[in-house]
Amino acid sequence: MTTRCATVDRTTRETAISLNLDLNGTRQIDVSTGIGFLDHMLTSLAFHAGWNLKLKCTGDLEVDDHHTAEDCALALGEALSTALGDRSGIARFGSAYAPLDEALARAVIDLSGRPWPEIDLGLTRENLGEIATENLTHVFTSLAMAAGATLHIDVIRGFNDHHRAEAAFKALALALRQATAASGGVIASTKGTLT
Ligand SMILES: [Mn+2]
Repeated sequence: MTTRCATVDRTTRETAISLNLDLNGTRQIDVSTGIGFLDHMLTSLAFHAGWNLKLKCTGDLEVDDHHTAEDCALALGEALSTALGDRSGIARFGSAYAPLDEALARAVIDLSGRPWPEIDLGLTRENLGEIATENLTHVFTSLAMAAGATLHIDVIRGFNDHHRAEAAFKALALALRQATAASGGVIASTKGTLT
């Protein structure tokens, strides 16, 4: 398969992000967002997707975690879309379940070019580490919007919110592995376009 890499440098008044993504990676991962729990989740996503990911974000954490979480997800979604080019030769659809002890998550993705997130993590805590749990949902929605993906994530069970969130990121990683895998060399659309 051809090179599937992307670099994103994104600077606003709220965040400065530098990101390198290789979809055909060897799990070389270095994520530093300033939010420990977000680092943990994005590292898990990249690892189980089989990527190389270098992500450095300097954000306005003195305000709160929102801009950093959102902008890292937007940059990652943009990188994913860029790395896939015209999306020819990929499977397009992917679905996966991931358990983490008592928690079970399901992710279903279509790299359709049409952004549509439906995310239900069912988290009951206000925060996990230094991130508000509502911003973990926002990470998935922002990622789907920027990547041009229809993405459904449901956490089906689990009483530990750390487990529920981490299972969701792992399920997405496995679904993305399927959806971005080589398949047939053509654009997998009867319409003839996925962008
Ligand atoms: Mn964990």
